[in-house]
Amino acid sequence: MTGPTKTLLHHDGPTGTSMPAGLKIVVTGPFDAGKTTLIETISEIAVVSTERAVSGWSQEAEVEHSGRTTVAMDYGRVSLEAGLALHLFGTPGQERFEFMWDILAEGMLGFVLVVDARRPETLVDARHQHAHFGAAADVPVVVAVNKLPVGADEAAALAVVRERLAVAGDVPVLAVDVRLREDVKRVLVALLQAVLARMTGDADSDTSVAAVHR
Ligand SMILES: Nc1nc2c(ncn2[C@@H]2O[C@H](COP(=O)(O)OP(=O)(O)OP(=O)(O)O)[C@@H](O)[C@H]2O)c(=O)[nH]1
Ligand SMILES: [Mg+2]
Repeated sequence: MTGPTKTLLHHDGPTGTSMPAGLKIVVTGPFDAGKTTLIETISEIAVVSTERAVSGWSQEAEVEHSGRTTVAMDYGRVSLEAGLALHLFGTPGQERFEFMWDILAEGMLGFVLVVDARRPETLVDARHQHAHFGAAADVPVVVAVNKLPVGADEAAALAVVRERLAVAGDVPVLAVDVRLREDVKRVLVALLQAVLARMTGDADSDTSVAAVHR
């Protein structure tokens, strides 16, 4: 293996040996969108999370809430082939923990932006996060539109999200239920394809990411 792909997949270990390296992916999005759930759904290890009882959540809010919020980060892992792993880092959604964002963005190869289809007012925060993480590194993004109401017009909902976030035309905007493993896989495969296409200059990276379909 040569060139950028080698750089992506390997780094020199402490003794100069070639070690399989991880791919760091950030999972961000507004408060309560489903970031922690997405990582819990796909991670093969127990997710390291920093959830605390939520404060500042209106009991009168129409939307039910678990009462827990991420205050620093979540961490989960997914193995790919040849010892390669995806390392998933979930951000806090609440603005007061924004100081964590740049720490988590360090070294990321791509990010997932999870949005809550039931709460379009949070797309303002999502747009801010999209801009923030996009400025932190020129890396691919996939938008995961979660919590679509049953019977909703999916195409219309995705079009609204795309327009409100002003994402580039080639950015995948996918309808998902982050509690479903297949949906989360779809998001990660789309992101990984974009990451690998950028690293190799190859628009057709299907074979490279087949291994995520475990
Ligand atoms: N109906 C529905 N509820 C979901 C879905 N995904 C997550 N939830 C619920 O939404 C709530 C918030 O999910 P989390 O994964 O904690 O959201 P988060 O984005 O990590 O939230 P913060 O860390 O507070 O920003 C929990 O009560 C989940 O059970 C979904 O696809 N559909
Ligand atoms: Mg969380």
